[in-house]
This record gives sequence, C-alpha cells and structure tokens, in this order.
Amino acid sequence: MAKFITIEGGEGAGKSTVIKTIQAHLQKKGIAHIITREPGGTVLAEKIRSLLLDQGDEILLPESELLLFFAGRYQHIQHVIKPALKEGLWVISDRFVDASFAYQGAGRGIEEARIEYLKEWLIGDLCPDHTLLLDAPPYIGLDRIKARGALDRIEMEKIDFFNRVREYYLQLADKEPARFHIIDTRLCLEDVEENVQLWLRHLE
Ligand code: Z5A
Repeated sequence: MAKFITIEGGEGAGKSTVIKTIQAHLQKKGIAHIITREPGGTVLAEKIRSLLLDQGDEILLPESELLLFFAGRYQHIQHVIKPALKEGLWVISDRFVDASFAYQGAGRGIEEARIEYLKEWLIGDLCPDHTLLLDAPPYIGLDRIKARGALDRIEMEKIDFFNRVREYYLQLADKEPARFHIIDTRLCLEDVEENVQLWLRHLE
C-alpha cells in the first residue's frame, strides 16, 4: 500500500543525504515512489520557494511567510502528493506541514491555533504515515551548510531561532511516537546511513 513519508529536521541535518539512501533502498526493492520537497514540488511552488528563500529588498513578514508556505503546500498536495498516493506510489517529501509549526510557530512566534486553522482548512486529514526526524544541535548543521556555500534568507536567522525549532520538533516526536522516528545526525554519515537502513527494514 502507498505510504506518505516525510523527512524533517534542522538546517543541514542531512535530509538530502538521507533521501538518497531511502531512494536507493526503494529502487532496490522495486517500490514505485516519488521524491518531492517543500517548499516546492510543483512549478508554481518552486517559484514560491524562491520568494521564500531568496534575500529580497523587502522584509518578508512572518504572517506573509506562513501564507506563502501554505500556498505552495496546497499546490503540492493537490497536484503532486494526492495524485501520487492515489496511483499507489510511495511519496517521500523533504519537509511538510510539521515544518510550519516548527519554523513559523516555534521559530517566528505565530500562534499555533492560526497554523492549525490553515492545516485543517487546506490539508484536512492528509497526514504522513511516517516521519523521520533528523536531529542534531543546530550549530552542527549550520557549520555543515556554511561549508557548502552562501546561506539563504532563513538560514541567516540567529541560533536561538534554530534552537526553538529543534525543541519543537523533539516535543512533537515525543507526542506522536507512532509516526516519528528520530535519527541522531551528529553521527558520521556511515552510521546515519546504517540507522536509516534499519528503520527502512522496519517499515516493510
Ligand atoms: N521551512 C519553513 O520555514 N517552513 C515550512 O513550512 C517549510 C520549510 C516546509 C528550506 O528548506 C527552508 O524552509 C528551511 C526550513 C524552511 N530553512 N532553512 N534555513 P530546505 O529543506 O530546502 O533547506 P534546509 O533545511 O536548509 O536543508 P538543506 O540545507 O538542504 O540541508 P539538508 O538537506 O538537511 O542537509 P544535506 O544537504 O543532506 O547536508 C548538508 C551538508 O552536510 C552536506 O555537505 C552533507 O554532505 C553534510 N552532512 C550531512 N550529514 C552529515 C553527517 N552525518 N556527517 C557529516 N556531514 C554530513
């Protein structure tokens, strides 16, 4: 049966790296799937991604930021996620709505009830079957992405912002243990990959 799997975590936690491991595993097992991401996932939502991540001349206000994430997400759900699940494909998404609660809620301070309202309205009962949370103290991920090149608009936030995001994710994982699986990405790449493989075997 089709599964909807999301990958969450802080900046540079290793989501892209882990998704390659998941993709290789699904290909080996002959499981039909798509890999997608938020913000993004459709032509229009990728344009919204640029609005969200590029450094612009005008300050993007937290509420506008939240609404842009949800606008892209709605396109993504209707045009990509739901059709793929309906076709029986597994959907692996690099981030989904948990990120709005973590970043715009805990990070920016937008009231959770407002995000919950958008979630109920636009997402309804679509919920990931499994969420892999890649966890490491923010300074580790930030050092990794700094080594990779220039930072985007959100990556330029202060460390306190990322600490609140991390704390939120860990609390959510604690509240929903059946959906979440946490992988410690302080470990070296080989150990992270081995832990991802173990988790994948457990999913089948
Ligand atoms: N955002 C939001 O605010 N609200 C929302 O609703 C949504 C998103 C959906 C873009 O997301 C931004 O949007 C993001 C959250 C916000 N904020 N920021 N900043 P994104 O997912 O596209 O971007 P990201 O979180 O910054 O991901 P990233 O930079 O692409 O990182 P990653 O995919 O998690 O990591 P990676 O590319 O796999 O690894 C980074 C580097 O570290 C790379 O050189 C790896 O080789 C290295 N690495 C990875 N793992 C290891 C280990 N274990 N050891 C050593 N080195 C490692």
